[in-house]
Amino acid sequence: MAAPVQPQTNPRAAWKALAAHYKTVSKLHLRELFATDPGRGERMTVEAVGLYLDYSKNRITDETLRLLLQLAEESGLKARIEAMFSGEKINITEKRAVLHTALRAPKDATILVDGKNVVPEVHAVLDRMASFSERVRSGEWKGHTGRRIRNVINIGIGGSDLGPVMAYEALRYYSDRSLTFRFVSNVDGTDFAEAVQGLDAAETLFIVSSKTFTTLETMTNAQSARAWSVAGLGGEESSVAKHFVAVSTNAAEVAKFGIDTANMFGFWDWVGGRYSMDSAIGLSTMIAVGAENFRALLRGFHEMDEHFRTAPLERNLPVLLGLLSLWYNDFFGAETVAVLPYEQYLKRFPAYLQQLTMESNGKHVTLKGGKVAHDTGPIYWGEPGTNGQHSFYQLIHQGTRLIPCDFIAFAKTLNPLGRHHDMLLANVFAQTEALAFGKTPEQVKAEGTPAWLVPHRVFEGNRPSNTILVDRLTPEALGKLVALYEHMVFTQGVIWNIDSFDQWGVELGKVLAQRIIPELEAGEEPELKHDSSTNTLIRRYRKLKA
Ligand code: G6Q
Repeated sequence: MAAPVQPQTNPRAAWKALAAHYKTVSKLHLRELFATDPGRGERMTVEAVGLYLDYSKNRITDETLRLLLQLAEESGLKARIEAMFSGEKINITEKRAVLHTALRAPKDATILVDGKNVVPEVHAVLDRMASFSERVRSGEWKGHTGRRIRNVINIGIGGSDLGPVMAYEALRYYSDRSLTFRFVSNVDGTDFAEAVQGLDAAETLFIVSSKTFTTLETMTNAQSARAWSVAGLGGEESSVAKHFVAVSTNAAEVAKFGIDTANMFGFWDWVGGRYSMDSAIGLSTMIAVGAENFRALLRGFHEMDEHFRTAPLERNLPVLLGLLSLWYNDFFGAETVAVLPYEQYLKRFPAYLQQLTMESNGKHVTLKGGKVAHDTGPIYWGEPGTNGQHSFYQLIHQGTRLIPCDFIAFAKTLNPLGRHHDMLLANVFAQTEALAFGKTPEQVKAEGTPAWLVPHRVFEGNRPSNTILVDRLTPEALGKLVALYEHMVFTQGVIWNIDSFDQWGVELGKVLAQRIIPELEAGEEPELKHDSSTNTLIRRYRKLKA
């Protein structure tokens, strides 16, 4: 057996200083912090690339910030940022460069991977995507029977699904409403069955999105899609050419599936799945909103990239966001972060962020193979406001756990409707105010509340939050928001000294499932060699399904 990983001691001076500093700050209430420093609501803000971040309602002082920034410096953040942007192989366990930033680099940029400039290839794929999208949107691309495409179904999972789903929902306002978009990810047959419900195969295009083109769920769904499509088109196999395109890095497997590689859109091994929504994996997004809007999305990403790369750490949005949530995660012992978009179109944004943050920083081993000395990636979760207010906010306001929150809001709505937007935004501001300042027993008593009820109605406050305020949900704004969180994750990964770009933790279950599938399907009772729980579950399932 390999030797157990050893905890690494943390030599950084700033970490020690923060641990000592925490003892003072943790006793301070946000009421006091605002009372003694009334200007903090104006000062503890940063506006950059069209995003306004108010971080004043955090349990920090100027000294906290100074020490957190020192921690970033001592962790070599600036050098690590440069290493990522310049294509160094910073994903060390997979020996890969990490260059999602190249996907949105302008045409004249030069980014070398193994001595080769990758930017021209990126733009060549974008151009091919644009021309294909245009043909589908205009009706020039015809299905097998000569009818135009009305339905687009993306088949993919994980990074090949969550980005496209989130972006489609987020940018629905900009989408072509004469086209229907659906997304299939789960190997649960219900996902596929519902996705094709009511659709005509003659008008349906499938985009099989899979970096490896070997993923069990995606390939199973793709086979079912092909059977459904061919059956709906008179059993003619040649129809596949008009109804299936692929997004992949694996041309051999794409060809084996029967998709003409002329209809394949490529990307590269230096794009991680959860960082791929702006690669060809975004083909469904581009068909939905058009090439111009997709390019605007990329510009938004790029603007945030440049900000992250060049802004001083103290005015750097992803760095600040990363440091603040690390402060609660590692010093206050907070286990989660709630992301609360007050924008209906961002309803899948928290789900998207879950993969981005938790698959990236859910690691317990350092780059050198030792055990991390501190907690890493917090649990990200959330729902759009105001819905959450009528369910889980109770726990955030009055529960026993500290849950830092990111509120995301837009000054202008895309759907002006009477007083709705003022009401929506009033709720954002009210929630951050209530969380921070709460309501004291004296205030509750003064309202005439009977003594026995007072404790139930007290709000302790001192619940921290960030507020991110943006002008309007545009494709650019979405690109900026996603890149903000991508680089926040990177910042934290650097400080925790982990590889944010691998995901070995998803492997074991996949391997075991491959072993169990034949045991479930065998005609004869198989000889089972699992533990007694797994054996019994398998036997019970076999009996029930018979
Ligand atoms: C993301 C992960 C993972 C991946 C899926 C789909 O960073 O690598 O979520 O995106 O497993 O993989 P394929 O695109 O290869 O099908």
